[in-house]
Amino acid sequence: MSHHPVRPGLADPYDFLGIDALLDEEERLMRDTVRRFVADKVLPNVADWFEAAYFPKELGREMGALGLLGMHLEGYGCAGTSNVAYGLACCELEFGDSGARSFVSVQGSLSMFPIWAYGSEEQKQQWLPGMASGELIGCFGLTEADAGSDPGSMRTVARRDGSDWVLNGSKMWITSGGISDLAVVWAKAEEGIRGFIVPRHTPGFTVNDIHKKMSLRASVTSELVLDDVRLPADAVLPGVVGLKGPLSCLNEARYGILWGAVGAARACYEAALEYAKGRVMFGKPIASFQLIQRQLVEMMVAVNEGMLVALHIGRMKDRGPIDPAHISFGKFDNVRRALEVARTARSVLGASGITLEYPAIRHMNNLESVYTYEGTNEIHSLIMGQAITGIPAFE
Ligand code: TGC
Ligand code: FAD
Repeated sequence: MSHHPVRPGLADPYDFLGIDALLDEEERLMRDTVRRFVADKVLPNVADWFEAAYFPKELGREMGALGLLGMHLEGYGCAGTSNVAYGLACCELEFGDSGARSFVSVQGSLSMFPIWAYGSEEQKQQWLPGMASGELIGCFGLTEADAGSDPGSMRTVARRDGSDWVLNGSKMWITSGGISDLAVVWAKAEEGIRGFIVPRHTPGFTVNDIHKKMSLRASVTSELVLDDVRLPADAVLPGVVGLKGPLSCLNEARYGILWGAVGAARACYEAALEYAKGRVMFGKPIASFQLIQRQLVEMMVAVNEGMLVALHIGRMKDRGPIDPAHISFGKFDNVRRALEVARTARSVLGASGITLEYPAIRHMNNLESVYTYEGTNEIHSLIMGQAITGIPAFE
């Protein structure tokens, strides 16, 4: 057995457990590329976007040029990376802002994935290359005003009329709705829930943006209204019938979120650490007070643990099929921990922490949405509860 001496001073405040060493060259390259992109294009502007409640559509094309859209899918202009590489990209994007990561999740995992997995060859050829390049923006309409955690109770319906389909209903809280060129809309048909590709300018299809949000302000969130929307026979995704269609897309997006939350937490921890070393109170840097050191350590531990969980689940997903409950573990724990880190960082920053000069309160507010969307914290508890007891407790 080899024996290496223990040496104090090797722990890096920014990578305490040396997790970097667990990544291969290609993964580090992806991480560093997205980190540079976020430093150049997101961080200098995001406070203004957040304040103005604005998401710059052109960012989508730049993300497309970097290969970030549908990046873990194969073919049709997609990059075909590993799941770990996709996760690392989500982590770096959410270090910038949850809005940037949300855009990528919705584009790649929720809009491109169902077309890629369940679409006809013609649908894939028609939509995926433009979506991979960011020329075309997609959104995913599952939730309704009265059907959130229980999407199976949706009221949006699709009925056949000759060879056409006619859709009626509405969808609520839809990320990127107002900037989208197409929506993947889930509706109840006679045979079960089906997915439809609805081009933006189809008559009867209207989109209303939701205002006065205090969270995910640098992201567009909208209502989709479908009033006798007539679609041709080839608008339906032929490959899936039933709730498992949209739920399988959620697995992909939730996977990205469990990485993204670590990025948001890291941004908050690093901002608090820097601030605490420079901020002098009672004649000393606040980093020299025991109570502050404890808070810095709690944040650092949460970031490192979150990263290990994300990397472990990523390696599992790269090895082969993984249970949705494994993804729930990461979404449940990494998001709640990130929210705690953001709140702690906000406190260490004192009054400065309530402004957009520092990232903590922006991430804190964003993470409230992340805690709720893609399955609330309670829903993920119940998914894992069912996995360990065999008893569903949703109703
Ligand atoms: P249940 O009876 O359990 O299942 C129905 C069918 O679906 C299958 N299934 C899954 N398949 C793939 N992946 C999963 N994760 C699956 N979970 C279930 C299941 O095997 C069954 O198949 P079959 O063949 O037997 O028909 O369904 P349920 O109605 O009891 O619901 C279960 C529950 C509560 C877990 C589910 O409804 C749920 O996950 N609810 C949460 C809804 C949610 O997460 N919505 C997210 C909307 S999208 C969003 O928030 C985007 S945020 C944007 C961003 O990321 O920025
Ligand atoms: P509800 O389901 O009404 O839940 C309210 C509370 O009740 C929660 O605390 C919940 O955990 C709890 N609860 C519900 N059922 C149970 C239960 N069985 N046991 C215990 N507690 C329970 N949806 C999309 O389809 N596409 C999108 O692109 C999209 N983007 C979004 C972007 C943002 C910014 C936000 C905030 C939401 C977005 N959503 C999107 C919707 C999101 O998925 C839903 O908000 C989420 O699924 C929860 O539904 P709800 O808000 O109706 O809450």
